[in-house]
Amino acid sequence: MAELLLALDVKGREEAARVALACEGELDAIKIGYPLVLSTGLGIVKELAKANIPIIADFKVADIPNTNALICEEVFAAGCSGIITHAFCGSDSLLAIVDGAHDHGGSAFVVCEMSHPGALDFLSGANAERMAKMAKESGADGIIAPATRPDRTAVLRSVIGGSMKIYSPGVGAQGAQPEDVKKYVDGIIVGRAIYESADPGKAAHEFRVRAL
Ligand code: O7E
Repeated sequence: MAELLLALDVKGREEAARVALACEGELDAIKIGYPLVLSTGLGIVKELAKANIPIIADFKVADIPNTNALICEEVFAAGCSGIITHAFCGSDSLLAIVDGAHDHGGSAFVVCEMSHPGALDFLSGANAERMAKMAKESGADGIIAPATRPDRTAVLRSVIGGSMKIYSPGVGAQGAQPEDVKKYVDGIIVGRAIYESADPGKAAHEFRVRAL
């Protein structure tokens, strides 16, 4: 049984509010990232969080420890409950995010293997397994692993064990189905297949049921 996370990659307050309202009651969390935050500002977090739903900041942070810590301060002051970081900057940069999240009562999720074809250039295979191991050692709350490659997500699950979460993007527009990965993961991340749907609430409901 996997949760449903909406990747709210729309632009502007009105569109974000329209989709979030339509999906009310169907989601376990909303993931926001650059498209929405660059078009509205971080104030959008407080508006979305009014619906009493966790907001996860997907900034795929990749910087030196000090900058990462400063990013955490802003993300959690804005009202987010989680942050997503890259791991390839190394263990000190990763720890700054994990500590920054935990110091603010939030969670940290680590990208290990990405879902798109180009991930196979760097963000997959042995590199992904090393990053998953590092994520576990850092005390992170979970990792990101691809629904588009369920066999790889299964491998990464075996690296981190059962105590950390896996959230998995790639369902819907990128071709994966909830049934492909739900047994390996704690949540599926769905964007376009919900927010571009003529009826986002109905689409979210269907994904939620299929992820159970
Ligand atoms: O393809 P969509 O429209 O369903 O959107 C997928 C979302 O997941 C989108 O926000 C994209 O940035 C994100 N994502 C991937 O698609 N693949 C990855 O490997 C990683 C992410 C991601 O969200 O990373 C952090 C969770």
